[in-house]
Amino acid sequence: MNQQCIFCRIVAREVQTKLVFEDEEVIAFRDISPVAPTHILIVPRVHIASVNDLDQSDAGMVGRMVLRAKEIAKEEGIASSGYRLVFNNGPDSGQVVKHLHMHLLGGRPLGGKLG
Ligand code: DGP
Repeated sequence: MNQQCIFCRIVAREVQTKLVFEDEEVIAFRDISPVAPTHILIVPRVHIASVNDLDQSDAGMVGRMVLRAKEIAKEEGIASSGYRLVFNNGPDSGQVVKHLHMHLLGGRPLGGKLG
């Protein structure tokens, strides 16, 4: 755990969130500043700063993050209307929190432009 990291503090339950899911590997909670009706962050418990810091041994965990997003999208009722999964990585992406996370966005048409 990194005491300076807000997501580590959320994982440790030192900071409250609207929790959506948790298991021994990941937690999912609602974004504090949602940009869509459904805006959920899927976050590994372990502190990994970004996609750049992933290695081969993380492949299963990243796959399970995506599959978890699929399940949450179903629960949120947006599986068929559609949703977007986003990993921001580094300054040009606008990544603010340096703890790996995947945004699950949906509940309205999200527009066609990504950049
Ligand atoms: P990114 O730009 O990809 O690093 O997005 C980080 C997201 O994390 C941003 O949409 C806001 C969210 N966030 C930051 N701090 C908190 C917090 O304390 N609680 C919750 N629920 N979300 C947070």
